[in-house]
Formats: sequence, structure tokens, C-alpha cells
Amino acid sequence: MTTRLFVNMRLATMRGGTPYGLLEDHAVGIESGRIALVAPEGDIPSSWRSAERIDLGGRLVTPALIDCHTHIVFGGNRAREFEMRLEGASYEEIARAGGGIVSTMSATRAASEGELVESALPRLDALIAEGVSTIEIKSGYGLTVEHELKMLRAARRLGEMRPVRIVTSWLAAHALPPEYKDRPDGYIGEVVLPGMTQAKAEGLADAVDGFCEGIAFSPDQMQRVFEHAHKLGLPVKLHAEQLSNLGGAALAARHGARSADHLEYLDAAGVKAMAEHGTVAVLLPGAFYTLRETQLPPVQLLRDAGVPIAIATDCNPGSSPLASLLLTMNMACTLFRMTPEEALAGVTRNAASALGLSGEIGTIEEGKSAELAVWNAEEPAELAYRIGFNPLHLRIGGEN
Ligand code: DI6
Ligand code: FE
Repeated sequence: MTTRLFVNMRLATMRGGTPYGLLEDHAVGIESGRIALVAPEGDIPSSWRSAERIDLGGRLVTPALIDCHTHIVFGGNRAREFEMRLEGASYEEIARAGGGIVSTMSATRAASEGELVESALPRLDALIAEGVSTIEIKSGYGLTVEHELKMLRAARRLGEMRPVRIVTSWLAAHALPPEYKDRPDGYIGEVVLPGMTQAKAEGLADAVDGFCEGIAFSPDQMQRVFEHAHKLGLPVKLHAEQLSNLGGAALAARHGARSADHLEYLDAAGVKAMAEHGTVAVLLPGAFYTLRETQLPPVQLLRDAGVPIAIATDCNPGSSPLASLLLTMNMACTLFRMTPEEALAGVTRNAASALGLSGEIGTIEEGKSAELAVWNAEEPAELAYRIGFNPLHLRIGGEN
């Protein structure tokens, strides 16, 4: 049994209470991959005397980071579309003209599972290098049962190749593939629902997601998806209110969703529904930035209602080609006026809640999995403050 005792650090536990849950002069003991001790350095039980002692030189320690919304498995890239947007085309125009998600669909269908893994690895490694230990990965670019399952198998393989926890989501209801043009209900009935059953049977899906939007699926269609997920016992979440307000967040909340994500166009009724059902708001500043969105998510309404706010990269080839959670934190502060403490809670405690993992990760507490990030920093606000700079010193744990 390996026991290690980390001493001489500033501990941002993110447990609430004091800002950042900050503890000075505390030690953290790790036993068999769990946090077994958080105690003042002057008050360490004698049983810890034989543990390996590691001096962290006064550095800042936080929970390892969690990216709770990504699409890092995909084929190809959309750099040409980036150019088109700079020439004046809008994201929605490109999508309606057969570009956008559907162009990534073609590249994803053409890629083998191994090729998807290879192309996702550098993105995954960039996140890990910033102290990330848990990453959610969605399907959504295959848009047939076979190719959606291939994406999730690639996601699972990534988790075997690197010391990270991968949480998968079945997002077949992401876009309508061309072969189902004008037949969205047929696509739901023939691909989204039976594929979900198969993904569940093969242990490939931990949750079910969808894109509720004018260019994607309606609330009625999403309702069918959620009802099937409930039958299978899979938790749900939703891309909602990104480009317009269809009431998706309230629908998701009523279905017990763990999170509703994006939310720029969320209104007060949607906020209320999320608060009532304990649905986490996942804000995605990388997509807001890339699409040069001007409608801000209602951060103050969410705060006032006590809705937990998480933030994530939304790493995807179209609306958020962003593989940095630290930059995401900076964007959340600068673009959304979140505080650095809210940004850090958004990639730790609240991101864990969004994934249904708050009993396991997201704060530094005895009994939780020992997944920590050690930073060359003194103040927690330094993590969100710098732009394009990675102060990670050491990542502990994550190999679950
Ligand atoms: N909203 C997004 O921002 C991504 N998916 C979604 O539902 C965009 C995906 C893409 O453009 O490839
Ligand atoms: Fe997304």
C-alpha cells in the first residue's frame, strides 16, 4: 500500500466556506489513490510518520481540473470554415449549406477508430498538461449507429492510453445527416434511439446529450430522446439556448438533466426551472468567443437563483477549437465577468456535479479520489489571470 504525505503548500480545497476553501499550513495524505488525510501540519497522526513525505515548496494545490463538455474525438478540421466566417458567412449559414457539423461528419465517417484516437491524442494531451484528470467526450459526428459507436469506442480507448477518467455521452441527436433530410423523426427513431440502446448495452455511454436548436432538433424530438434515456437508466443533459431560445434548458431540467450547456439565450423561466431541479449550468466561453456571439449568458440570474455554474472547453472543430481549460477560465472571467473563484469552481466542484461525480472528485476532501494539481503559483486567481501560460508543476492521480 503506497502512502504519501504532501506538505508545505497552499491548499485551495474548493469546498466552499472561505474563498477557494483555502487552507494554509495543511498536509494532504494519500493512501491507495484516495485522499486519506487533510490536517494541519502540526497535527498529523503518528500513523503517517512512515509515509513518503513530499515537500511542495509552498506551491498552490487545487483539485485536478475537469473538462465536463468536449467533442475532442472527430475527423478532419474546419480551418476553411474559419476563413469563410472571416469572409462574412455566419455559422448557421455554413451549417445550412452543408458545411459545419455535417462536414465533420464526413471526415469522421471516413476515419477508422484508430485514426480517431490518434487525432484526438494531442488534444487530450494538451488538457492533461494543464492538470486535467477527467474529461467528458461526446459522440455526435458519426450520425449513424455504427459511426457513433466507433466514436465512443475511440473515447474509451483514449482513457486506456492516458491516466485520465473519460466520461462519455451519446450525442447522436447533434445534427441531421443528409440521408435523413426532412425526416428528423425518422432519424430519431431509426438511429438515435436504437443506437442509444446498443451504446448502453456495450457500456459505451455514460449519459445522453442532444442539440436542441433551430438548426438541429426540436424540444419535442429531444423529449423522445430523453424518454428513451430514462427507460435505459441513462442520465441526460442538453445543448440548449446556444443560438436561440427554444426552452430547451427548462425541458432538460424537467427531465432531471445533470446539466444544460451553452445557455446564452436562457431566460428567467429557464433559470428557475434549472434551480428547481438542481441542473448545473455549463457555460462555454470558447464557443461564445469563436462565434463572436454578443448575447451573454445570464450569469447574474444564475448566481441569484443559486444554480451551480461550470465552464468547459466545448473543444470541437467548428465552434470552439479550444484545447485549453486555463484559457477557458480566463475567457469566463473576461467575457462573462465570472470571478476567478467562480472560474476555478467551474472546472472543479461544479464540473464534477455536471458529470454526476461530486462524491468522487472536484474538491479536496478526505475520502475522495486523490486527483490534485500542483501549480507554480501562490494566488488561486493566477490560474484564470494569465493568457496562454501554463503554470502546472505536477499532476497527482487521475489514473482511474
Ligand atoms: N454546439 C456547439 O457549439 C458544437 N455542437 C453544438 O451542439 C458545435 C459543433 C460543430 O460546429 O462542429
Ligand atoms: Fe458542445
